[in-house]
Amino acid sequence: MIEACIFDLDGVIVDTARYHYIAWKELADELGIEFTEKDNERLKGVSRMRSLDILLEIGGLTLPPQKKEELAQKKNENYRSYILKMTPEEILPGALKFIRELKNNDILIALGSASKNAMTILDRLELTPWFDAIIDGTKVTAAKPDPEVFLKGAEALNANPANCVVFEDAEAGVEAALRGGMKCVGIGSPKTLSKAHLVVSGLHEMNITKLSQL
Ligand code: G16
Ligand code: MG
Repeated sequence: MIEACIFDLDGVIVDTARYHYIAWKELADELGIEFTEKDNERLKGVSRMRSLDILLEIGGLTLPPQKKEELAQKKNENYRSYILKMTPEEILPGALKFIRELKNNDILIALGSASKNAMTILDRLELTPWFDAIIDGTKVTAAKPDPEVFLKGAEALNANPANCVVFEDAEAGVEAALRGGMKCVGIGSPKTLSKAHLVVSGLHEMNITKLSQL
């Protein structure tokens, strides 16, 4: 029996990766670091500070912690200028339809995201009221593949982790779900997400029948 579904945000419900990319790219240009869309793949699902570390590593730069804080803040302000303009049209295909279907079947819904901006994004997309619990980057100490974010989601919903299904686009997120003893649906390529119980290209491919067969 499935009690709850826990959704990652970036790459599952919305494509914020492109705004992250624009903001990191602007910072990289200022620092004289060559940063490509392929490099951006490495930042998906990773925390802000860890993302900056990866960027600096690409550029071969070492900076003191205070300077890094300053740069991370600058990137975030730039990133927020983009997400503050988001609209519900940017919800990925099929996401809202599937969420509605879950609600109609009395399945609880939580968010499990690494982003500290998750609340702003859900508000902009007008999705906040659909969630029974929201666990984001402001509420966790350990990053994926640690299962903390998903276990806190299950706990907030009072659901047994074994009866929860996580939807994730990042390999580290799939691992986090499995470590938490949950089922996992990978969103993306079966090649990179092979550990997931099921892989689909997007939530438009999901429905309650597929969910109950997991
Ligand atoms: C998202 C993105 C990551 C980003 C992280 C932290 O994770 O995929 O690229 O670095 O959030 O974002 P912020 O700087 O807003 O705190 P998720 O877990 O939603 O895929
Ligand atoms: Mg993601």
